[in-house]
Amino acid sequence: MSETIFTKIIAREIPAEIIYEDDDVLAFNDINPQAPTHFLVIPKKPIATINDIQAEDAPLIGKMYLAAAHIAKQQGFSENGYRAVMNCNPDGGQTVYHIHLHVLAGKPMGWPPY
Ligand code: D5M
Repeated sequence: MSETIFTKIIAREIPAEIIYEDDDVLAFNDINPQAPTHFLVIPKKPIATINDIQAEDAPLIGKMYLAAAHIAKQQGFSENGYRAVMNCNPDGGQTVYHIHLHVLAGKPMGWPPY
């Protein structure tokens, strides 16, 4: 898989506001926030899109959600709630081809999201 801006963030080649890290997952604030709180949870393993997730990646995807919920609790918005969403390919609005969970909070979210 080709390198993306997120592999460079993982390698600390470009800066980011990192808010969580463990062996498998990294989370950092989105550079273009769409809500008062907007961060991204990414796997350190580069996976281009949801379509590229393999069966053996299932625990890793679970860890991304666990990290999101952990940070939500830590930052105090678990109870009010939040949106956790992954975009896939152009119609999904994906621009960076390294899967990432958007976590948005701090205001009520609309539905449908378009
Ligand atoms: O979301 C890609 C997201 O990645 C978008 O919300 C901006 C964010 N982004 C892009 N570059 C950076 C850096 N350098 N730091 C933090 N956030 C970044 P998508 O779902 O692919 O459209």
